[in-house]
Amino acid sequence: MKIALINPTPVVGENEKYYGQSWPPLGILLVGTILKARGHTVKLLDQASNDFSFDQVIMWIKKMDPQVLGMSAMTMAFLSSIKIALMVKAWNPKIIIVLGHYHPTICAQEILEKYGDTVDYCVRGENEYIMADLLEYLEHDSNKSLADIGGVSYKKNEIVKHTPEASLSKNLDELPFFDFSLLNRTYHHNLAGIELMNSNFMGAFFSRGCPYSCTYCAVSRFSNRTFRVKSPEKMVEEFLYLNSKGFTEVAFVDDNFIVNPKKVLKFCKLLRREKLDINWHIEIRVDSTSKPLLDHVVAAGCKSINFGIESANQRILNYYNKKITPHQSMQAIKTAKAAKIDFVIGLFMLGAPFETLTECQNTIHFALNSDLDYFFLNVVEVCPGIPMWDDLVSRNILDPTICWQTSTRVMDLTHTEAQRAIILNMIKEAYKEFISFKRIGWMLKTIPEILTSPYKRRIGINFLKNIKNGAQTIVRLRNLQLSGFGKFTTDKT
Ligand code: B12
Ligand code: SF4
Repeated sequence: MKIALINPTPVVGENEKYYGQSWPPLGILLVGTILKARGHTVKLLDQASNDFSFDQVIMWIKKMDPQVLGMSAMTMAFLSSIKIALMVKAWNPKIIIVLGHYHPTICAQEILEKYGDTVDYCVRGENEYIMADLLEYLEHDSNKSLADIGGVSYKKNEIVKHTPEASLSKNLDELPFFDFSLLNRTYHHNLAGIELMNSNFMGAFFSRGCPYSCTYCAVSRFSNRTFRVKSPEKMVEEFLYLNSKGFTEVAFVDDNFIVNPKKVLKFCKLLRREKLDINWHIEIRVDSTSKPLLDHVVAAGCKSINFGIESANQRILNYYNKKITPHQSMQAIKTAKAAKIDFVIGLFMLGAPFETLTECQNTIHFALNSDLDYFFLNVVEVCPGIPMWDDLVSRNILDPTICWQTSTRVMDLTHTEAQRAIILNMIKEAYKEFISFKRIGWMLKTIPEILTSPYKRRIGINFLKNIKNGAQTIVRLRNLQLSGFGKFTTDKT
């Protein structure tokens, strides 16, 4: 069959540009890889990274004229996927439309009730083979029953039906390597807002799932808190494959790279032997750092760590069920610095339910006064399926019948307009202060780090080589655009 796959752009407020980083859409790429291996003709469009307008997307679809259109619908991209689906059905109602990813997994019932005449199937769960099985059913629909394929929802005779849950992919070693010929562009790595020129960037995952259950996170529900990890040998084989395809920067999308330290250690030791020219990047919990392990991680080529620090307030961390303390975060930053990780980046969130302005300020103070090379201050958002959603619904703070189609900024529900303005301003000022003479001590401290780290030197040289772009980056970082999701309508809303 002829299959079009799209990674739609997340929805931001009207006239607001999404300043996210352009990133290879691994999920739909893996789905496409499997479909292509099963003999289908597959084309993939990454609308989110290509900055395509909806009209351009439709032109792309018309040119391909597919039988099936599959789209990745993370919550923030759901309404974009509906907009595309409506435009496609208006052009050719025969095209079968399938949505996959988080939102259809959690909200299949609501989606099919409201959009069941536009969306034909919702695929639930992380299992990448469901779409291939579904297409097999559609091609020879008499032989197989839809009920035999787990994880599919659809509408028949005005009734929404759900086949049983699909099993999670148990053995990650059995998954195919990505078929990069499906991507029609290259990606560059963007570290702390600075795009690394001449880098050929790709994502990878060593593990899936997470044993924790933070209240703002969608991962535990999606993967039933079931953690699985590839064998270190397979992961090294994948790095050899990535190297053979010319990738020079690889970011692990594991939410928590060090859940199984033994496997990480073995991976690092095996990878080091290969002497590949690949820089890699990870995200870890602050309570999983140890200097000996990080020494191996650095020796094997890891250049940056993102730490999920979230807040400097224990009350808020407890609400997030994060099971860490601010002291642990401080220690983790010191350990990573001592291990000579080139970029130690902190991820923070502001605007938890009824978080006070003093608490927000504490977090900003922590970010600015720690030894972090960069930080991200995000505004807390809720979407269906996360524990915080259930909490806010049970306290009658959030109306699920209104909010289910997109993600909602918590502070829009729990803070006054004046408080919200103060929080957003605090964030803006924090970014300005990060690159200002107030932090001259920190800047002077980073000079020897730049001189002694070949990686940081390369980034510095890239930056100077393209000073116009660099200057724009600084202006953008200092005047960070805050994108507010959610103000978006389709013909049907
Ligand atoms: C890497 C990543 C990013 C990257 C790239 C995003 C991208 N376009 O792929 C960046 C840094 C840009 C990013 C940004 C954001 N992200 Co993000 N991100 C992730 C992360 C860590 C890994 C995603 C990944 O590559 N997984 C590996 C692939 C192989 O798996 P997968 O994507 O889940 O795909 C599988 C299934 O979902 C399914 N599938 C996927 N698409 C389709 C399509 C069809 C048709 C079918 C049948 C199946 C299917 O099959 C795939 C194979 O098993 C996840 C957390 C996680 N562990 O999933 C968060 C996550 C997806 N992000 C999240 C969020 C909130 C965001 C932001 C909105 C944050 C923000 N406020 O700015 C932005 C949105 C930007 C954007 N462009 O979409 C949430 C989404 C929650 C939700 N309800 O949708 C997650 C789950 C994090 C979390 N802790 O809750 N993100
Ligand atoms: S935030 Fe990280 S540690 Fe917490 S549940 Fe999500 S993936 Fe796990």
